[in-house]
Amino acid sequence: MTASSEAPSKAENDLVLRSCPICEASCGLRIYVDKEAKSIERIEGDPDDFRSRGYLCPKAYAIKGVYEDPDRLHRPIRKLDDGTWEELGWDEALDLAADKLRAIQEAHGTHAVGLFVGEPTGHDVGALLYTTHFIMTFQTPRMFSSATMDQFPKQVSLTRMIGDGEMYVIPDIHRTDLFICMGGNPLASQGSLMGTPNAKKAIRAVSERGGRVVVIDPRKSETADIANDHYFIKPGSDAYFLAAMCQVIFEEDLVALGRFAEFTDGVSEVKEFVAPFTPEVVAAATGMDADVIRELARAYATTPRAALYGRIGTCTQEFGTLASWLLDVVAILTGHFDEVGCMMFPRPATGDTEPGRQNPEMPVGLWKTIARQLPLVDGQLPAGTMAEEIEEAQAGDQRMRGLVTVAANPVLSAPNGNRLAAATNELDFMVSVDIYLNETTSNADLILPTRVHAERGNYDLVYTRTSSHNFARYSPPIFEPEAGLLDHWQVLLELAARINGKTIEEVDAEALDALIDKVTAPGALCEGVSRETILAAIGDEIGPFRILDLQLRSGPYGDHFDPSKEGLSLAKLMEVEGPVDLGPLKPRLPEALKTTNGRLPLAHPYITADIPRLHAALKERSRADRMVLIGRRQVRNMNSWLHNVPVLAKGKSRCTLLMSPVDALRLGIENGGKARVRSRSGEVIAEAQVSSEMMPGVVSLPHGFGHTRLGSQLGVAATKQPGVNANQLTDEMPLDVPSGTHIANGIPVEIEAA
Ligand SMILES: Nc1nc2c(c(=O)[nH]1)N[C@H]1C(S)=C(S)[C@@H](COP(=O)(O)OP(=O)(O)OC[C@H]3O[C@@H](n4cnc5c(=O)[nH]c(N)nc54)[C@H](O)[C@@H]3O)O[C@H]1N2
Ligand SMILES: Nc1nc2c(c(=O)[nH]1)N[C@H]1C(S)=C(S)[C@@H](COP(=O)(O)OP(=O)(O)OC[C@H]3O[C@@H](n4cnc5c(=O)[nH]c(N)nc54)[C@H](O)[C@@H]3O)O[C@H]1N2
Ligand code: SF4
Ligand SMILES: [Mo]
Repeated sequence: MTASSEAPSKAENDLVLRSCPICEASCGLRIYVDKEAKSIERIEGDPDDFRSRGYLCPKAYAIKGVYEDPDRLHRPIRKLDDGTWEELGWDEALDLAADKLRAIQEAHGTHAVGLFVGEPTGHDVGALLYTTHFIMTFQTPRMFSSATMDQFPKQVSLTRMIGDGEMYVIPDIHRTDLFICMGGNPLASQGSLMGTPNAKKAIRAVSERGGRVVVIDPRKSETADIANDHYFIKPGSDAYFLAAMCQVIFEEDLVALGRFAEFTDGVSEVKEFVAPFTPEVVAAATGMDADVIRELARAYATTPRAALYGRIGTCTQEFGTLASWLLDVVAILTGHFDEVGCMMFPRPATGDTEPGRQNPEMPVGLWKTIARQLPLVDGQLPAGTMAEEIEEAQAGDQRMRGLVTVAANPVLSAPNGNRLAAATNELDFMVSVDIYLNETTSNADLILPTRVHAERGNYDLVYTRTSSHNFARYSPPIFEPEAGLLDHWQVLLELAARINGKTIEEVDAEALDALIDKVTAPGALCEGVSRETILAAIGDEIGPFRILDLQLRSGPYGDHFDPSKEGLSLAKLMEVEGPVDLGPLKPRLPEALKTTNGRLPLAHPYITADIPRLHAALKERSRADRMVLIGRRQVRNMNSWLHNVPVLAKGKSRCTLLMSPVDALRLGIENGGKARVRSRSGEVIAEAQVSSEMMPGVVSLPHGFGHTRLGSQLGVAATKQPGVNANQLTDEMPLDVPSGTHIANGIPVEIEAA
């Protein structure tokens, strides 16, 4: 039996209003459809959406492109001995996966199965709400995800400082007078951890109202092009720059803790830590003039509404945790944290960030990888250690023998993809929950496809947590789902049930009970409400939408199951066409702090223990002749998975190696010529694009390309935008130590003409 509950639908005519599920911005779309032909006729930005006001980018067309893609999988397929694939029924496929994984765990321990959860799960409420429970089914410490290629350093830092790693702090871009952007390029990414449709307009507006925009980036990015000032910084040196900013702030008496003085500890320790990092000391390591660092520190400290923001470039680098932490330290020291126009906390309607919803603190190192003895940090292992954990030569008897990937393409997205692809041959069994036969899933024994966005209802669960303005929105499915295709959550729930030897109803009830316990816990907003009352209100149809209803009703804007209250519920959200405006961001601390003692430790020992590494690297970092690689994003890519959509793949090859004219001349490489790029972990040959937008000594290559592996079924990607795999150059060995995050920015490389 399979779960059959469908997403509620409110789309009856030929126009469907919904948010775009491709990136964090969650723009409002108007989708014109022919329901009978089940085709999407036109996609437009919705002018009535108060967040995006008609804006959309080309990736919105992926909703149609992926839905119609002839290469997309519609049935489970298994690999035969000769390497070809055959379709099989859902029951057989789910039983096969569950039997194989359970057998591996019974014979070799729970850690013999590993899971890798990828980015697109963040854009599907069903996948999100069932992934946690799915993960718990396996009770395996071998838990990997895109987080350790992404925001994990920020999470590790926030967990220690405020007690919740997923309560992200976001630039209040609409009200700031000084926006300093480090290691993010919102004009390409549309703003990550600053969900803002039409980021360009929002950033331009800062200067237009008399404010200032400063971009600090080794590349003069598209965002830098519209900024008032751009400064080059050597990749991976942000922690030095930020420490020097703090040093100036202490030295010049610019510390202004304000209301934070009452609940913040560790200021004097921070002062001591940063004292050696004067602007002069860090100038060579950062490539920034001491005078510029001083000016920026003063401007920031003395502008009341100033937001200092960092993203991928400050996370996936050698000192990702220290840089992520120092961004918040500078803000707290100068009164720019949790204040209007500064860095602020959204308040999502689902209540995820409400006090009383503490997750038990997880000590670091409850488990260690076998090959390198790297600790499990806050539930994650470094993504690039999957290969070595599978290899018998590295992990012996304790190796990983089973692997589950869920909406992930680590052969292209994680370090040293070739090593991972080769290692999968040593697995006893691999199953991928995915819509394509691609570079990663082609290594699996079984692929379980899911529905795609056009066929599922959605709620922007994660992105209401990262939005620069509070909102809530239900998005209906565009079409009735295709018969015989399960959704993400159904696949995960079915697998969990079969592995546990339970019914899906039993597993679902466990997930629900855990949430009911949380929302009714002492201090939570529904403290004291009975389980019976809640179940009677949310109904008995299993699936993500009653869980969502529970979250909305128990959240800060909810009715708290009190019939006399006018609060939010899923039913109310479904009556509204478009997003519900829940107001601008408001200060939330200290009430929202989730640390055990209710205080904010500015100098948490887990983080400051990494400072000696910063000292130790200063000399090497100050060398003038280092050549390093960084990444970049482009408007028509979404990591690795949209290159098979014809309208997004057309045009010239986009996977070019950007380099400065100074380096091109020295290396004898011409614009349009071929460059061989080599790192410890691999080599690629890419087309050079010579441009003064690059800092000398730094080259940039986008990730998510390399669609040339045999075995994939991505006709458009392989012919129109094959590119090369930047992550063949990303070395799986060095890490940002406290978070176990990989270094995708600042990889030492050698380059020559090819
Ligand atoms: N060098 C370098 N590497 C990077 C980065 C970088 O900046 N530089 N960025 C990193 C970051 S931030 C991230 S988030 C990761 C992303 O890396 P991953 O999490 O691996 O994500 P993708 O590469 O986008 O692969 C997504 C997979 O999901 C599948 N998919 C898409 N939609 C659905 C769906 O609806 N259902 C199912 N079941 N499957 C679906 C696609 O077919 C594809 O296989 O990459 C990281 N890698
Ligand atoms: N179009 C598009 N949008 C996307 C994605 C996509 O693939 N395509 N991916 C989505 C995902 S998963 C994520 S996580 C977000 C990421 O969102 P962003 O963080 O905005 O991503 P990028 O555009 O890669 O911007 C990173 C910037 O950091 C700079 N940089 C590199 N190294 C350093 C360094 O050491 N220090 C500093 N200061 N800067 C550095 C790079 O030059 C680049 O300009 O984007 C999301 N949005
Ligand atoms: S910016 Fe993001 S959310 Fe908006 S249309 Fe483009 S992909 Fe969709
Ligand atoms: Mo990401």
